[in-house]
Amino acid sequence: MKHVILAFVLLVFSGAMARADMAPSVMAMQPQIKLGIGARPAVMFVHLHNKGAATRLIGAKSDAFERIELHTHEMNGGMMRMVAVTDFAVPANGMLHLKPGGHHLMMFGFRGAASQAVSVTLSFANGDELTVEAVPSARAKTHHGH
Ligand SMILES: [Cu+2]
Repeated sequence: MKHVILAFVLLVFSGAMARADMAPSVMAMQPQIKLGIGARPAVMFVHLHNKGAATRLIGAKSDAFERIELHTHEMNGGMMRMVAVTDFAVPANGMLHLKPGGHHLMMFGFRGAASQAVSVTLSFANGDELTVEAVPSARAKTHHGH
């Protein structure tokens, strides 16, 4: 009987290890979604903490938005402008900051309800997916370029 119990404990333990290996290595902190004024797109900021190998953020989707683009800011003739990019680098054991004036997610076609949490699923080049929840809030200031 002792052997049976030990085998069971080992099975449960190895199962837990396998699940831990499959968990995304990226953690999201302080997610914020700010809705645009009128028909303007919403914007999402979040700090991503990567505890694993370097990867890239390659996309985002949400049932609450028609489409989500990855945007960054660049100087163009002395003007700060937004440009869409295909991915953002996520450094190994480091952070990717999506923040005002820098990299961000631009979210078009909001179809959720204000003040109700929405889920946004981030996709990474290594196959990981990370779902982040945030309650959209009204935009405090205008966003350059829109
Ligand atoms: Cu933008």
